[in-house]
Amino acid sequence: MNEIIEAIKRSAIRIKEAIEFDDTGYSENINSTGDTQLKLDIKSDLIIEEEFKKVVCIKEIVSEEKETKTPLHAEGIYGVGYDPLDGSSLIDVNLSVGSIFGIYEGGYAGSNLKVAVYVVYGPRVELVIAQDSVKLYRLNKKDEFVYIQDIVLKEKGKLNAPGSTQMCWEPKHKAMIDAIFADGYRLRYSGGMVPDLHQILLKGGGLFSYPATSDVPKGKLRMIFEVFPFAFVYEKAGGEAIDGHNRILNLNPSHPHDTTPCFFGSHAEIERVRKCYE
Ligand code: P6P
Repeated sequence: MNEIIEAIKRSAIRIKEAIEFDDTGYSENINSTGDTQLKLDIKSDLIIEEEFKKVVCIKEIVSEEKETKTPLHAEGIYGVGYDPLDGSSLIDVNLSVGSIFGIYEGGYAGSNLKVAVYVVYGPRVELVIAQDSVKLYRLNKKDEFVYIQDIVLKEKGKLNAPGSTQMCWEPKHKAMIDAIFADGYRLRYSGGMVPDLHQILLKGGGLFSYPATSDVPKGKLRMIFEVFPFAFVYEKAGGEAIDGHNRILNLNPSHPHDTTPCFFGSHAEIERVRKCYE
């Protein structure tokens, strides 16, 4: 498992450099989610695949940028699902983006997730590893990830990150979001899942929501590479993650790119979601 974490660290350092200095233009390719791929999406995916190929305990990889799974080592035991550069369209306006990794054993059901890792490429590059606890590391001048602190969510927070297009929300969802703001929560939403969820974790709590909407009835965010890893992080940090009714990590995708509505947050905020969706 540690060799996988080291491969993620090597990838993060290489992707950081690509973000800073490479072409942020669009390629000719469309990915399996229907997004036009940025050259950086493709480059980040290639970097991660190259680094993971050196790790014999990885049996296969499933990338948000590829339609199907890629076998790596027959004798491996882990499957790694990852989004190499989530929110990459934000790079050309110089906002933070991230890489998300789920390390699975025995398939890609939420219950098979063993370790979740994400990287934030912001003013500083930070790495978060969730296993038994959630630990924050920061890249130093010598390209080393140095431990900073454990991340723990409070029972109740102050931030609200409401995703998707408001005109497509169900009325009950809009009423819930408005009520949360009426209680004094502050709007914190950049359109980048990684920095938006990272901020709520570091500020002690709140709610990030990407609901079922009229334009994406099954939600937009992908279970294996985005939703399960952050659900794991939030639970290990003392919070919760649900789809409105069920615990996210009890879900089991039938296709690698399956999506789900998702709500991540402290207990108090998730309780409000349960009441809204019951
Ligand atoms: P919306 C970025 O494209 C992304 O996949 C996530 O990083 C982010 O949380 C979400 O989409 C933003 O979607 O519809 O709110 O712009």
